[in-house]
Amino acid sequence: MNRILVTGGLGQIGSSLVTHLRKQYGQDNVIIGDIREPENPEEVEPYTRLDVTQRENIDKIIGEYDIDTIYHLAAILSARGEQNPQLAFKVNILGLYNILESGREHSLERIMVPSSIAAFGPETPKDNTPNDTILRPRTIYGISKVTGELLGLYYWEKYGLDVRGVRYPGIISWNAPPGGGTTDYAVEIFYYALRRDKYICFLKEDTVLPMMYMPDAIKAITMLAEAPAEKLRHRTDFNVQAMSFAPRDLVNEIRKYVDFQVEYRPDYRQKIAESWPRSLDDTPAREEWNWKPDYDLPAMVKDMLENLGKKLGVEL
Ligand code: NAD
Ligand code: AKB
Repeated sequence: MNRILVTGGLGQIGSSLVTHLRKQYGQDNVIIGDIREPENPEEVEPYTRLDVTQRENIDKIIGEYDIDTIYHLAAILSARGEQNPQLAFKVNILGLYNILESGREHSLERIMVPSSIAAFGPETPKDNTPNDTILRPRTIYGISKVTGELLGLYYWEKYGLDVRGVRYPGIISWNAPPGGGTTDYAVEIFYYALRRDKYICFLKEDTVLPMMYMPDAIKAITMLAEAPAEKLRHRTDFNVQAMSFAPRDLVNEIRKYVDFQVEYRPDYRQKIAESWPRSLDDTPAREEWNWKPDYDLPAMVKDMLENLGKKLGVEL
């Protein structure tokens, strides 16, 4: 039986993942752990307050709920991390260490830990970035992601703890807001477009980044979680490509449905974006666990506008 803890379960990916896992394993078998208090507690039960920087918190929850699997999503993302590197270090590196140590001591079945395109750096080849290549990130977030990939592999090889992860690109979704990343513009812009407000984009119009729509993000992490162990030659560091675009490509696609104004005023996030790949070679994910995305840019934009429009009560 699966009893799953989703750390950071109230976040952008966590909230969609929890909905998916609860459909598959049952509401009571998927526990949300987050440092944030939920806005509507009755809608997210079972929820427990969790600070991953406190090891005893994690041990208590694993015991209390009889957890065998953790999706560890609690993190401080790239832009927020640059504003508070000390917090990012504590949550992303010490928090992950606590999760791995609790997982080892409680002999958990599996721990899923997402990495990110932020694991790459300025020296990494930018186009069709190979899976196994130079990892020299310059953000504290990226450094924490490389640390996570290597620690996960270490715990697998040394202790047999089954840690797995994909390197997510920027994730786009309509049901929960993003949490302070460099790719957040690609979500925020939809709110402005639907309200016919002017959007001030914090990246230059031609900055291409890899992106993915939430249904594919959930598909990727759950497919990898369920992949037969003997098929995996990689574990914690799978590139997953879905689409790549620049802000102006996204604007042009949205303008097929709604007219709105955009101004480009790049800030400190531009430098972060320029240190990341433009597209990824995801051959290992395709070969080892049959990864294939469902959404390209036009399909994502159509679905985002329909669903976010409904949520905001705005006509297209
Ligand atoms: P998010 O910021 O939306 O959510 C993170 C959650 O973690 C928040 O709900 C926050 O309250 C919680 N949290 C923060 N500190 C905590 C602590 N000390 N203890 C417990 N909970 C804490 O992030 P997300 O976008 O959902 O990202 C989830 C994972 O996916 C992260 O590991 C992130 O690096 C990775 N990822 C996300 C993206 C993306 O575009 N969203 C891209 C690549 C990788
Ligand atoms: C961020 O921009 O920090 C995240 C990521 C790509 O990891 N969306």
